[in-house]
Amino acid sequence: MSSLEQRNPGQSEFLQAAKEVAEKVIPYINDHPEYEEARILERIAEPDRVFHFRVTWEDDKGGVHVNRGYRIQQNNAIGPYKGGLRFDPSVNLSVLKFLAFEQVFKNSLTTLPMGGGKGGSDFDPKGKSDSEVMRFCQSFMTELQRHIGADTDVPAGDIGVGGREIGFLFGQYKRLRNEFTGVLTGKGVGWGGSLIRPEATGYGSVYFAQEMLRHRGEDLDGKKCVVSGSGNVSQYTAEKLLTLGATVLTLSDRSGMIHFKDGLTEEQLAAVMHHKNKVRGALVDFASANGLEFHADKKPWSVPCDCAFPSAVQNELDDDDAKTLLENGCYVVSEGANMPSTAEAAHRFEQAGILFGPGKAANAGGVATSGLEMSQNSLRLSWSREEVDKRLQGIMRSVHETCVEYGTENGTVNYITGANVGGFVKVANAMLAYGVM
Ligand code: NDP
Ligand code: 2IT
Repeated sequence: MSSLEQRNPGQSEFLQAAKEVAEKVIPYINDHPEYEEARILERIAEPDRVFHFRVTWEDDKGGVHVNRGYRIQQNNAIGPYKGGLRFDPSVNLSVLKFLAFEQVFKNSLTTLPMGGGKGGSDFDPKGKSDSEVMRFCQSFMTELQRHIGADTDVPAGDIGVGGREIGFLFGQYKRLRNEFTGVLTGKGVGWGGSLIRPEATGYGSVYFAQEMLRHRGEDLDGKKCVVSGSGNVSQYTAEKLLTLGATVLTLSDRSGMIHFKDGLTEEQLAAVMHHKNKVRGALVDFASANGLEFHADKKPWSVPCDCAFPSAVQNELDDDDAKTLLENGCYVVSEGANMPSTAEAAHRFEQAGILFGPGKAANAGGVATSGLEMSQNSLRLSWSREEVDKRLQGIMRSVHETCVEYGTENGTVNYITGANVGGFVKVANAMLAYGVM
């Protein structure tokens, strides 16, 4: 870790993610010296390459703006680089490197042939018109297109990048390269997208919670759940929880948290989806228009629950929050977001022995279904909703089985160990096969 800290000064998110992996993988490597001799972990921690570029675009009044664009190609040992694009003012090299690094292990866990990458920009889509977002996306893709390709690197969505942005990005790629290929995932179903991809991360996170509970002979029916965020992942987490008979007590965003005292209803969820996806508004306004209990600048973690689904952003759940959740009886945490728990919070959950599904396992359903979109693009066929959902459920079961295989300690499953070691082994073995490079 100390050499990693020296080489990556100030990259706190990247170092946090790397430390979690190192804590779990190094004991395993100590029993398997071939990985240590070939310095596999050090190699995985150093991106294959990092692109960093200027994105210039014009607003609706003709004003010129300059943003930074990035793509990190972390590791392609088991398949083309694969991972989302994030557009948010908080984006920097450290955030994208943590995400690209996590993606390598996550993608390995999916069982599909995908390497790891991530990219994005410090562009803020909030408050921008559709035309401004389009011009930004076109400018961003004009540079990115030289680095990606259906067999090279396949980006997708993440925070601030949804169906609208993928449309603008794919359109520009197609125009510049004169190719209609599966170079991006999260496309619309009429132009190469997969059914269930929008739902997949949220559904997958709930399927993962279900698997953890099943392993103990329980299910989600009747469970009280808190969900953070109200974007893509949170919306479909809530939807699937309702289908499975659970009660959803909260949703949140940057403005604060709504407490649905009697449980979120399907009608309320549809209205939230309209407000977030079409109006692109804040929950504070939704709550006041609908007479709902709203807590400004608060997160859901003080609401007593059985299960928590942190599904917004990294480090949104700290040690005090973990303590509060445990004191209130929470015993299942399924991370829909990437690294939403701080290192201290994750350690506290681990020590408490609760069912804690780390993001690289619990939210792998999104990228897994991106992998299924790539398969369909290669076949030039589209599978039905039922077919894709069945495959997604099968993949989440496999991710869980891998965690059980590598994470069982004294009869109980440590999902942090299982996900990190299970994700590492496949990538490491491929790298050993390729020799020193
Ligand atoms: P969206 O942009 O659709 O939604 C993000 C949600 O998180 C919004 O409700 C947003 O609030 C909230 N949020 C973002 N930043 C903050 C912050 N600093 N403080 C409080 N709330 C915040 O993104 P997604 O739903 O796609 O992504 C959510 C998480 O899931 C991310 O961590 C992402 O990396 C992860 N993920 C996403 C996958 C996918 O397929 N999309 C796959 C796997 C993981 P507001 O509405 O106010 O902006
Ligand atoms: O963090 C993630 O796994 C994603 N944002 C989805 C990536 C993808 O390629 O679908």
